[in-house]
Amino acid sequence: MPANLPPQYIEVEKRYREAKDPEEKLLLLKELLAIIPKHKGTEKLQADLKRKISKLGDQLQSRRGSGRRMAPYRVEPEGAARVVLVGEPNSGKSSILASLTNASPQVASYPYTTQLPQPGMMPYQDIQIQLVDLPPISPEYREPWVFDLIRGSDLILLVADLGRPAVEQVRYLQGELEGRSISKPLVLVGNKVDLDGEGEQSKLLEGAFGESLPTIFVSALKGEGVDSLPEKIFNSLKLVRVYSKVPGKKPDMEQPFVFPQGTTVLEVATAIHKEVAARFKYARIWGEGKPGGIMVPTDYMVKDGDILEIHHS
Ligand SMILES: Nc1nc2c(ncn2[C@@H]2O[C@H](COP(=O)(O)OP(=O)(O)OP(=O)(O)O)[C@@H](O)[C@H]2O)c(=O)[nH]1
Ligand SMILES: [Mg+2]
Repeated sequence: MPANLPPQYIEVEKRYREAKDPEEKLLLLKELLAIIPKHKGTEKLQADLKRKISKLGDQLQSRRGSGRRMAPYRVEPEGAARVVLVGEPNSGKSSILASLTNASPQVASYPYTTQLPQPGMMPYQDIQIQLVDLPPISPEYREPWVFDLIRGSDLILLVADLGRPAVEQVRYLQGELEGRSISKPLVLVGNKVDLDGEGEQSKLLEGAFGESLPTIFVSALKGEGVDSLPEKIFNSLKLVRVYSKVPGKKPDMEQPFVFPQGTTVLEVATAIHKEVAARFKYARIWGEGKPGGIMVPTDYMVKDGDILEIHHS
């Protein structure tokens, strides 16, 4: 073993050798990978750790089977929608979560910092959207259950690190998603724009994906560009906010109901109150570009910001 390993590493390695439980062994291996100094002299050791992690991870996964899931990997849904942060190690996923929500995830300069899903709530105007930070996905190692959480989301924030070749990262991540038949709305985030001196990586990313994906360049570290992320996310989620109004009263502008675009008045009525829907007579709508309180048919598709007054028998 090279002599220049820090005492912390030696100590964790001892625990790893003594551990019996494979789950614990896996966690300790990941910890070793996280704390090992990253330089030429340890490259072989790093590769060795990654191999062990990958092998043990696969063994555990096949033993667990597909039905059993461990509780920490579940995240309670909250807010109007769920957005997951997906990216290679160190791309800045946790930093983005920290800059958009009140969550305080661990952020560190070494890879594989995040090991469990970490939710936070992102405010956008009058609604809240749930962001879930995930462990990284890389050719060396990825947690199999990460893909279950991605599958359960409404949108993926694909985070690429502009400090290194970014197009390759996105293609790799897209391949991992496609290989599992995961198809979700995507927003592409080029992070660490502060490291992209001449803007070379940004240009390459824009050139490769700018036409097909909503793309945004930010620096989570400097706070640059992050302010426009919530709106980009909201627009890509394709949601509408509907405010309900009781006849003769002022509308409730505090708490909108949130639906996917394309939802009809009747579906809104059903969601708000099943019984109301059964006795539905007609609805009046107030909204942008509409004369105040026009009557709409039951199959009218509500628009973002509509105020809806349901009349029933
Ligand atoms: N220069 C620069 N560094 C950044 C930026 N965003 C994050 N970092 C740094 O990059 C490193 C990794 O950041 P994290 O937020 O932990 O990255 P991550 O994608 O969550 O990493 P894993 O959890 O290991 O997958 C940290 O040292 C951050 O301070 C940025 O916009 N610019
Ligand atoms: Mg992280």
